[in-house]
Amino acid sequence: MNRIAFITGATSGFGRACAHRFAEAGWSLVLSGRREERLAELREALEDKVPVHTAVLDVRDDAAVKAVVEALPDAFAGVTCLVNNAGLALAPQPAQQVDLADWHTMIDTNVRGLANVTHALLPTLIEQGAGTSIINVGSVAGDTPYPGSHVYGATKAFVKQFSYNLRCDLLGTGVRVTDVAPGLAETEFTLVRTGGNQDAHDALYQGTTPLSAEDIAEQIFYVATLPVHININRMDVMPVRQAWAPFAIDRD
Ligand code: NDP
Ligand code: 8X3
Repeated sequence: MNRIAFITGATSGFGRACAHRFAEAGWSLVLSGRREERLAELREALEDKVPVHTAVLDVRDDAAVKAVVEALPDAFAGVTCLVNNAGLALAPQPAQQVDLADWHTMIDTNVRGLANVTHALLPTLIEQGAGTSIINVGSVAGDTPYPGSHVYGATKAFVKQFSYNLRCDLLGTGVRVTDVAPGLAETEFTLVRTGGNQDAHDALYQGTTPLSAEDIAEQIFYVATLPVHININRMDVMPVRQAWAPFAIDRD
């Protein structure tokens, strides 16, 4: 079987680490994201090792997603693993204080964007058959509520349920679906979430041991390379130094 991974959000964090991890194992790569210069850097870093195709892509744009998939060069057209990683959190303040536009951006990216890419690649993945994988990057926020998670956590709950529901429809096709749900991981995620607040980024990861982008890329690679008869439905991964908090109670 060809081994071709289509990775969204490859310009940073988990996506970029996945590009390196899959390249290390000799996979051909389709790398996408909005930042063209970062895609060019990645291509330059990896194309000596493996075939690399890059595409500037905003996953929110369903026509652009379809066009990128339809225009894949022959050597990259038979995608065998989709890593639906592009996503973001915004507006960590309480729900009642945030802009509606930020909610829309999270829904458009994490829900609509993930659906756009999945829909565009499903026929290809089904054609490739047994051993192909859709790996959706969810979050522990998809099933653990916490203050300031509002729409973000809800989009990740969508990722979980969509992954499970896809499994039902794809039964018999050989296509696997996994929701990889990380906890605290140090990437550009918090900078994006806080509108570029470096102090907030530093404070969140200070004095603890978060997951790294490479830790999650290793798990995603593991899921993608399991024997073809195995499907991990959901992988919930936290740092040892993170756990759940007690219920909060409002008192007089
Ligand atoms: P980063 O901010 O480092 O990376 C996010 C990636 O998503 C970037 O490559 C960015 O690329 C891409 N992206 C964002 N919006 C779009 C868009 N509209 N179209 C295409 N690409 C887009 O964060 P992470 O690596 O941490 O995040 C990756 C995924 O992991 C996200 O889905 C996030 O929700 C999830 N996650 C993160 C956790 C964490 O603690 N870090 C924990 C659990 C889940 P570009 O800006 O170039 O488009
Ligand atoms: C990101 C992890 O804990 O900030 O999805 O929600 S968390």
